[in-house]
Amino acid sequence: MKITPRVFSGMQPTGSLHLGNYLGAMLQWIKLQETHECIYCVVDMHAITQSIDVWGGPDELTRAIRMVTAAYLACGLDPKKSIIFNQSQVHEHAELAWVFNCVARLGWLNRMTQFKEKAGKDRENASVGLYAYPNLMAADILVYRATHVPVGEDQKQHLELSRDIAQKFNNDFRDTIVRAGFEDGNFFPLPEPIITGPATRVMSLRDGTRKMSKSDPSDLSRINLTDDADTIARKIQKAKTDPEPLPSEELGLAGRPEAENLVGIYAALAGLGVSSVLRDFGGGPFSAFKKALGEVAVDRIGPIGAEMRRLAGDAAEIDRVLADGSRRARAIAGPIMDRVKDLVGFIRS
Ligand code: AQP
Repeated sequence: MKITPRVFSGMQPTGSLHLGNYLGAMLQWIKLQETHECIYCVVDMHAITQSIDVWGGPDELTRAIRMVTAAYLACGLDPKKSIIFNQSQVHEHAELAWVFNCVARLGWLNRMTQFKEKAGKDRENASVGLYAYPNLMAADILVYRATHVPVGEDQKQHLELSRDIAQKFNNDFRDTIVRAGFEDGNFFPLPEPIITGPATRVMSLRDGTRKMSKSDPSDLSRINLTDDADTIARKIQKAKTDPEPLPSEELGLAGRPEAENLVGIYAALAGLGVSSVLRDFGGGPFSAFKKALGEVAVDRIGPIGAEMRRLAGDAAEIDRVLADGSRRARAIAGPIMDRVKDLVGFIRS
């Protein structure tokens, strides 16, 4: 069981995917499927960690799983090249997560900023699943012994925790790992984050200091991949800006979070550098820049939304893609989970 380069990543089916998911993660995923073995998951078990009001209940969850799968396909993931599936169909994720619940330390989870943000002030009322979310994420990655994880900047801390869990598992079970023939004593690789998309942290259109997020109550804060051309243009027109004109290349964007975000989005969508955007628009009013940004966003995102709507109309075909991907994912995860059970000392027949 040699460790070979393998990519794993996933997105949560809560609400609609947005421009941040697309620029921060998806563009990397598409590139990597040309060069690596890639496994892309719709992480439906993560979706239910928040309150049922947030994920919307059973019918909405089923719809969202199919919609996220449609987004994967519409953005350019190819089920012939990559394994595409939903997490709950591969029970090894949950099994390994339990082992990791017993490897990870409370102190490690207490430091997770995403839990603090999502639990808010009412921590006592947050689900145990939300607290243990990073352990399940570590299991998602390591049940395939994946080596590379393309994510946005916000997932960096969880990835570091996955590495700590892999390392502690290797340390705790070193003797059985060596006896099982892994001479260097390492069963799990330490997965590397790949945080190199064109915009690794896209911010809210209503507040340049907050991340663009599916669960933001204001729909004006994000561009959903399903938004039509008029909606995209309107959201960009309404995006928050400051009263100054766009800065020149020399002045730069420091201290101007909203301008920095919009220029970053334009640069990422147009495939340009930030300096080149400032050379073209610096010194001018936001109105002209927003019009150009609206056009480039409609050009890039509009066709994805149209294709998602077309694909989502054929639920049976989406379910077939997920069933096929789940079968291929289980073929990798099953033998790895069997080996984990042997290493821990469980008896299996
Ligand atoms: N604003 C963002 N900028 C760059 N990358 C982002 N990602 C998410 N938001 C941004 C990246 O998209 C991938 C999938 O994320 P997720 O759906 O699993 O959940 P998340 O990171 O918690 O994203 P959201 O939108 O904030 O969802 P909710 O509101 O449901 O929690 C990840 O690689 C993430 O880094």
